[in-house]
Amino acid sequence: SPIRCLSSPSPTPPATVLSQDDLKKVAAVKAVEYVKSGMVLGLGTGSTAAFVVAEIGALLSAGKLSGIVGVPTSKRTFEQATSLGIPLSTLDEHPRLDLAIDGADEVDPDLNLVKGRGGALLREKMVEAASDKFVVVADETKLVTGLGGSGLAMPVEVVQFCWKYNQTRLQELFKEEGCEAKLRLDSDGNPYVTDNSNYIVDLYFKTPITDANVAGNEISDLQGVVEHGLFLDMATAVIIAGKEGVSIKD
Ligand code: ABF
Repeated sequence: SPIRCLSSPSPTPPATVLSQDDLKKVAAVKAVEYVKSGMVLGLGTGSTAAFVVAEIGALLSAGKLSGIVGVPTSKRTFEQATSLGIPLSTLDEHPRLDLAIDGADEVDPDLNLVKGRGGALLREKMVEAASDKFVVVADETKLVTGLGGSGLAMPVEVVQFCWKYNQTRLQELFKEEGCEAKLRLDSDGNPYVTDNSNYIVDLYFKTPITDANVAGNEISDLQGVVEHGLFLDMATAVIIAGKEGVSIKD
């Protein structure tokens, strides 16, 4: 049973402990303040971006936003936005977007990112590169001092045909960082297939990437690499929700 302090002269209500999901939602709701009626919006993927899409859907149904057109970054987001009645379009119809809002896996002090653990990096990068503003939403667990430093995966999307060749080449490329390159598997143990019918090779680093710009170029130079999860110089603002509150870096 709960412990109560009966002798406290002026009992104060216990501070609410925000869960990681609460923090993601706080960041998402803050980011949606950037959305104005009539905008063409890039809609991100992942659990934080899903809160953004939900909030946009809620504001549209409440009549607080209108004339929004969304360009989803994955089939998952397409389905969520469709279920909420958010009008959708494509990059072909809207080659220039006003704003994209999306989550991230890692955020460094210069607003460079690792993205794509959710598997949607290719469409995310295309949509976000086509946006005038790109706002990132994250909870404080995503902050790193150097990209690749979280010990979690940095994804590279590769064509199926030569995935092993690229797995070996990628591991060699980052020998200094103690990189281990692994083919991503789905929950049935089969290769994970992206929305664009490619595979993902996940890179795990023992130490952060020495020079992310060089690394990005070297990865892109490999034949059969479709895209990588380093999003450099792309974010215009990052909204971080932490236990101490929300901070906006831009
Ligand atoms: C997308 O979702 C991805 O780029 C990133 O991999 C992931 C972050 O997921 P979450 O918000 O669930 O932590 O934004």
